[in-house]
Amino acid sequence: MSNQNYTLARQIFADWGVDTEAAMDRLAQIPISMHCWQGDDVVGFEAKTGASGGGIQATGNHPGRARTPDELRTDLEFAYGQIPGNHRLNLHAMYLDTDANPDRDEIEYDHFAPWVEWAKEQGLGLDFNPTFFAHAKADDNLTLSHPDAGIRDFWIEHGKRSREIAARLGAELNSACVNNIWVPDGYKDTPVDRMSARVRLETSLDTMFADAHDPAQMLDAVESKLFGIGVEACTVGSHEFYLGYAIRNKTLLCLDMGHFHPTESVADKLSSVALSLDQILLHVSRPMRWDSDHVILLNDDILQMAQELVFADLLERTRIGLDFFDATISRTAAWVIGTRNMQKALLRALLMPREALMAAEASMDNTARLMLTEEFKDLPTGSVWAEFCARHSVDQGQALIGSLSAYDSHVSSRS
Ligand code: RNT
Ligand code: ZN
Repeated sequence: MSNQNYTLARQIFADWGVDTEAAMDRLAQIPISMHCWQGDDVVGFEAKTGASGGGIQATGNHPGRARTPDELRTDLEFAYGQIPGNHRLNLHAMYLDTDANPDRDEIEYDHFAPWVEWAKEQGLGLDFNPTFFAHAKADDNLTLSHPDAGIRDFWIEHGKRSREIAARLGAELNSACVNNIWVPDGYKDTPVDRMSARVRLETSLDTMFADAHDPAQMLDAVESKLFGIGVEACTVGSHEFYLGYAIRNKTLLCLDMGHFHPTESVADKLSSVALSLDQILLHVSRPMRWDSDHVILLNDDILQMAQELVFADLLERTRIGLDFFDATISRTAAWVIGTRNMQKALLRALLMPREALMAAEASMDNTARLMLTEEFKDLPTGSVWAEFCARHSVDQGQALIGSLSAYDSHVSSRS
């Protein structure tokens, strides 16, 4: 049952040679891996918890933070209910759900089994991350590259166990689980021996990755970074470090949009790294002056990222994950707004007159290219999005705002 706006929009796009039905069908096939850590300000459910550490920081004290796995799952169910399509949940090892109190080098699949039961009920895929921060053995901001072999071994064991857990998550849910490695390792002030630190990181990673796992169950990813709070002078796992590592070892490379110099375009990197890598993982985020992890907007950075994914035919080879955490606003609204913005960006890219644009550029008609991109901005993409939401029985507009506000009030009594 299409509404009138959509019927008109469909015709307008058809006049540009764009099939709105095909665009919506494609969008429905793109899972977004929503990150669990927006729901509780990156705290997790270990018996002993403190500040996140590792150079990352959630700021704000908006009421309603999820304090238990059950609260987090309830919040997630609400959020997924406001997002069209079928998606994934990205878990971190510190979000275990168990009465046991395992240290990081003792975690096992059973500690995460309730998440799997729930994911099966909800029809969600799961992704995973070892947690190399918020722990006494990470207080130096050195883990896999620590000069102390005992500390390195502790974290290597954590990483190995995470890979095993991730493989089991993938097997249980019949969907390959991405296990993404991010370590905070770096130096506040200028080090004199970067090489030894990087050799230690590489050796630790090699040991951690030594056991082969079925790629149908688990995919390794490595995430680079530029700097963090207290790690301003040098990050051991820099972009160049991990780009080389991922190519040599055939892992996924995770590009986090907050992990580059602020004027660099992360969208521009996709086609370059895709020539040397089979698959890519994205952490879609919004840095503001630094790696601030603001909720993603439907802004040019996100639109360009989505356009590259579509135009360079990279959707099949890219896992789209989100990575932001804002504790000053409704946490569930943050999830819903950010995830929907990623989808809206993808829809816009799928609705662009790709052939005409490509042809203009190939014939060096840059004026035609500019006219097309700018005229396209007036096309009724919002009507197609509204139709997509309606077909997936999801609210939009004022009804959505009402639901988000009501849920935020509902959880505000949590202390
Ligand atoms: C930190 C990285 C990393 C984390 C999550 C919680 O700068 O972006 O991905 O945000 O693992
Ligand atoms: Zn990230």
